[in-house]
Order: sequence, then structure tokens, then C-alpha cells
Amino acid sequence: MIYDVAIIGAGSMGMSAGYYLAKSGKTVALIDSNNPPHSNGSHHGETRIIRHAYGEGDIYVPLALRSQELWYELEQTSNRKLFHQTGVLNIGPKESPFLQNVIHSVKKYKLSAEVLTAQEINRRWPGYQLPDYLFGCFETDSGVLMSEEAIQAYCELAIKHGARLYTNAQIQQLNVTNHLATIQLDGQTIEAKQLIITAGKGTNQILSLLGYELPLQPVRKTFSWFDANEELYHSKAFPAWSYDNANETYYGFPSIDDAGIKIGRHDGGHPVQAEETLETFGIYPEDEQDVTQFVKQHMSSDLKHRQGKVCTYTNTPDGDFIIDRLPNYQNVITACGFSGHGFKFSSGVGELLSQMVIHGKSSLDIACFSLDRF
Ligand code: PYC
Repeated sequence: MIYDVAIIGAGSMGMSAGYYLAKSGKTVALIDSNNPPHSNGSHHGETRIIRHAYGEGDIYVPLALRSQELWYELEQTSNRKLFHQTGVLNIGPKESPFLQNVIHSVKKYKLSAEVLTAQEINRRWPGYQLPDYLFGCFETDSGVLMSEEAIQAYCELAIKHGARLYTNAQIQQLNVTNHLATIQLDGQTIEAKQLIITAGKGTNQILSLLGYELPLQPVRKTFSWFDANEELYHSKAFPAWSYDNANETYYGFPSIDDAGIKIGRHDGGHPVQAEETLETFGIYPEDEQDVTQFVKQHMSSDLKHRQGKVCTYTNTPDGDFIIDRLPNYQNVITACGFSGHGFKFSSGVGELLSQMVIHGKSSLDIACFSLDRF
């Protein structure tokens, strides 16, 4: 059979696109080099933050708000707990461009949020001990997504709507004409009228088969859990948060289901090759030291490191996403370069991709994610 759409890379973006396409009646082949959800990409570690007031720029706010609606819808449809409305506290010195963008987004989109001094924050959430020069903007309607659970939900629903999932599939050849994409796997060939490439850090390996290379840099990142006093840090008592200060950015989660608090450093990391196996957590002293120093200075000196994990960001030069058609192949769309802040949008991106396939264009303006900016 010839599928309406083949999707190479069934992680957060691809799986969600597969669901919305299959639900619309399209025949869909989802192809992945692993068996999602898995720990070899950018969606493991149980949780991700969803922020609406957006420090990276207000262009993201409409997509964040639509994504939030779709997460609620997915919770209902799948009957799973996928979102915890903890609110998100964005922390930084007053002059932090990130914090300024957050406050600007709040005003422009009339989001529910308040600006607080460090003293007010420390009083409201005694799990913080922020120095006086810091401020926070607390948005109330956002929070924490259960990332692996969400992909599992999309996977099951996509299959229920007829999508076929090809797991542990290595792509040997890819041939695309204006009408047909032919994908050669070990031992089988898949044909589809349209192709979506959402292969995360492996995107350039796939695109190279069509003669393309995008400015994508995979980076090894780490995140850690700390044992936490549940009275202070439980998700009912403590928000998710981001912190931006000069060249240091961190993010963190309250404790959900006794997991402890989770913290990661967002900037920096070690550039890697897409096919490289990541060095395990703890190989570099800073894997544990950076986050430990952060919690001791800003939260509590009692917090004890429990465990750490590694994952990959796939960064673009400007930190903004790529969602576009390939210039010479109008039936091929790629969504990649999510630069460590994409998961929250994966419901919305999946919907956008399905609209591009079905209607030829998306309902939200995504010109800012186009390829021609490079
Ligand atoms: O975008 O909030 C975020 C985030 C948290 C961890 C990685 N990215």
C-alpha cells in the first residue's frame, strides 16, 4: 500500500503528528530507530515544563497556549494524568532579557501571573532561599507535563486510529519524487505520498540522503534528582521554575510521586555527534557539581543528590525551532532543532504538522521557524 504520510522519527513531535493525522483519517506509517518512549532521545526523564509566558520570545506564546489546550484534550481522551498545574516561577535579576520577555508575554497575552520580589518568593515557598537582587514572575496556569506517559498515550491512540508503527527501524535508503517518498528499511520498503522528518538529533542523517544538511548541533545534557522534604517541595506546595542569570540558566521541578525534585542546567553541555553513545552521568565533575551548587545557594543546603541522567538537546544557532518544507521537495516537511525547549509544544507542533499535510498550511503563523533564516 502507499501511505498518505510517513513520519521518520516517532518521538514527541512525530508521534503527536502521527496521532493527529491518523485521527483525521490519513493512513500513517510511523518509523523509529528505537521503540518509543525510550531513553535515547529528548523525551525521557519523566517530566517536562510547560511555560506559557515565554522567556525565549513572545512568538512562542500562541503555540504554547494551543499546546496546553491539546494536552488537556489528550488527558481526557487517553484517561491518563499528563499535566500537573503547579504554575511556573520564572526567576532572574530584573535586567534578565528572559525575565523581561516573560513579563512582556504576560502583558501582551493577558496571562495570569504576578511579579514577586525574592523576599515574597521565599515567604510563599520556603523551599527557596533567593538572594535579594532576584525577582520572579509566577504564572499560574502552566506546570509540569509527564513526557514519557504523553508519548505512550499518543502512540496508543495513533495505533487505535490505524497508524502503523515500525520500531527499531534503520533507514537504508530514501528516495523522494514530487509524488512519492520511498523509504527502504532493513528488509522492507515503505511508500508514502508525503513525508515528515522529525528525527531529533538524527535529522541530518536522514536529510543527508536527500542532499541536505541543516545547522543542527546535538549536545549532551544532564539532569538530576535530589531527595527532598515533601512538605516543602511536593508539587502541591512548590512550583516548576526557570532561572536565568547572565550566562547561567537552570530549570527545576517539584517532587511528583515521591520522585524528589528534578533540576538541570539549560545552557552549555558537550557537543556530540548524532550517532555517538552519550557518556554516562558523572563522567564530568560538573554533571553533579553545577546543580548541587545551585540548590545549595538558592534552595536549601540539606538537599541530597539522588541520581542523574543524560539526554540530548538538538540546538539551532539561534535556539529557535525549524518547521518547514524542504525547498526542493514540497511533499517533505521537517520539524527539528527544538534546542532543549520543545517538548511542551509537541502537542501543538503535531497538530501544525498534520495541518500542513492535510491543508497545505498551518493555522498558526510559523514563518519564524522557516529554513530561509539560515
Ligand atoms: O523549556 O522549560 C523548558 C525546559 C525545561 C527543561 C528543558 N527545557
